[in-house]
Amino acid sequence: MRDKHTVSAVTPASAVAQFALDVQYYLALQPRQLPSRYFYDALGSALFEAITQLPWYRITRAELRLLTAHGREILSRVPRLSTLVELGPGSGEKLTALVDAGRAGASRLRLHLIDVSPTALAVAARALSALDNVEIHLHEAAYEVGLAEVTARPTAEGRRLALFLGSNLGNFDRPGADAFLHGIRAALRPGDALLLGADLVKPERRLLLAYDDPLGVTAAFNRNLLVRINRELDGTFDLDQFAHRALWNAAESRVEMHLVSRRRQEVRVPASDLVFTMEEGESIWTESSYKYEPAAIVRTLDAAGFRLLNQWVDQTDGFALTLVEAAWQD
Ligand code: AVI
Repeated sequence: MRDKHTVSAVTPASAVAQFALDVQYYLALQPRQLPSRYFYDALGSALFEAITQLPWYRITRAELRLLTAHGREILSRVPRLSTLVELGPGSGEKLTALVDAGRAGASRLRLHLIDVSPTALAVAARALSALDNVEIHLHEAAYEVGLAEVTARPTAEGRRLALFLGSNLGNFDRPGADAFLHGIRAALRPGDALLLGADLVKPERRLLLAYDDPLGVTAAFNRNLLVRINRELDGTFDLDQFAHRALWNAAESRVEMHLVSRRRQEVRVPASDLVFTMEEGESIWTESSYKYEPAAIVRTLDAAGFRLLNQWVDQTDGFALTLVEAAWQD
């Protein structure tokens, strides 16, 4: 755990080695893939923040509206709340909005932020330091590891509320989402709570505009993955020769992002020991964003050992916040 707000711009050697191994494995799959977690280097994180400002990407604004409008009720539904734990705090704006809108009285709150990116943690901590009467703790770790650090603290009295917002659950496939929610449940005590933000199924036209915006910011976000491979792994991807493509896979209820080869071309990634040919029209699948129905969110959480406390739906933009309690085991 780190309590200092330091920023590092360089990817550590061990992380580059893992990146090289993942690129080797995923690019060799059929269809070729790259894991979406690698979008978030410094430039990718800045591009994602820009996406959240786009008129066509409504997730962030819809969630902020719900947190502001219902923050008081959300926090009051968790009696003796002492600790908020956000998995992937982004800019810190959402947690700030929730605490601002939701806190009644002057009780001190512990805020734990968990993220693998020290840059993201530093940005969020700076935003949250404007709040009164909070203790901020930073965990530069994978979500599961950071959560285990928080729950292992012997001093933690009162109840905890874990936050997994921004529809980040949508970037897991279904078994991955189920396993992740089971993991959160296992780390919490009965009576602790989880607030989950998830984007909802909506008309295809609106979904595609959110993931293929007219300004081309999402295309840049997607192609930056190739920029990163070129820079960190000495790759030879020719950026102009890859088109950004977003599609709605209705059967799987997910938006997929791809990078489609504009012609037959050879690609080399020396650090991953890869040389391969991409055919014209062949794609690299870079991300899935699963979209949910409100009732399915509740069922998924129930199966992971949580009981519904309340759900708030933004009908305008199709987004849901679901508050659940870790169930007592029977
Ligand atoms: C971070 N995640 C929830 C975003 C999403 O909507 O799936 C990432 C993103 N991809 C394209 N635009 C935004």
